[in-house]
Amino acid sequence: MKPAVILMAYGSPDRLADVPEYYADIRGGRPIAPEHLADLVARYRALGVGEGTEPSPLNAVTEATRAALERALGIGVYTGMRHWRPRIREAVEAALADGADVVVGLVLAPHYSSLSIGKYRALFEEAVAGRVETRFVERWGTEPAFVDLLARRVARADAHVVFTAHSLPARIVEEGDPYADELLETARLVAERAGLDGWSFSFQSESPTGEPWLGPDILDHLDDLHQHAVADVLVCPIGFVSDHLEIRWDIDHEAQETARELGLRLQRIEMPNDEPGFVEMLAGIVRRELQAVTA
Ligand code: FEC
Repeated sequence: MKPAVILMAYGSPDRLADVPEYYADIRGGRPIAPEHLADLVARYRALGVGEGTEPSPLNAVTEATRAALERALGIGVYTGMRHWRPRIREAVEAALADGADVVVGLVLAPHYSSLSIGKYRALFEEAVAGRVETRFVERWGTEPAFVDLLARRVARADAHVVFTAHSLPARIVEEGDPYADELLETARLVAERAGLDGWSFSFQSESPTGEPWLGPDILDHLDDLHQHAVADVLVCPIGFVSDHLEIRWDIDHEAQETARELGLRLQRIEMPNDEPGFVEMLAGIVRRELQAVTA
């Protein structure tokens, strides 16, 4: 057996000039209001994504994670981005060209939704097209090592912990999507493990698509916490694993600004990024999948 891993992530534009193409990919052909594009360009500029001299944080962290996972496993690990290059299909082609006969699909997002992991899965399977054996990891948000890693970061007695994740259109609830339940389960396990007294959950990063999204949004939630006499907040994004726009802008800038206006102290945990304990957890998941192939 010659296994390989397709490590999938959202992807991020390398340069400001890439933002229109990147946004068009996210929108999947649906129209983009010029003011939304201008706003997105401004956010990437604020993030430091410029003329291509500095990689976008998400792309840089994903490459560091890929390289570390490859070292940990001793097999080929190929990055496939959902919305940028290298594409998931390019990663699969590279793995197959290198002789892989079993490919494990692993997404750098812990919780399943048909609009998230389901989309990565479709791209992965379409790319492999039955040519080799596959395993696909649909969720890993309750992995004990992930829960432990987050619990260590929030185990502070003096702050109210707000767990967050990317919002999605609210229609997924009627469709029976497990996303919200899976997020709450991770939050509950981390809170229990860390022995937290006060914690809550809110969504973040809602997109202007004209339909209702899952709430509460973190900005409203901070207002609510303030009204309930909370003065010190620690944000723990459980639906993301790396530094990127939704962390550096939506939390570090937007939420921070709202907190300042309200007189709240807001801090956030360090993201797992490519830290060894996190990479070892990913390696453990892949080893389990490969054992299932040989069993
Ligand atoms: O740093 C970066 O360059 C990329 C940061 C980034 C991550 C991310 C993760 C998730 N998204 C999810 C769902 C949606 C849905 C829409 C949507 C739109 C955007 C836009 C940008 C963006 N997302 Fe994202 N997402 C990131 C970035 N996302 C930019 C477009 C402009 C904007 O809204 O700000 C709405 C699509 C539509 O228009 O119909 C839905 C989910 C995740 C977490 C799972 C994952 O990482 O794959 C779910 C990181």
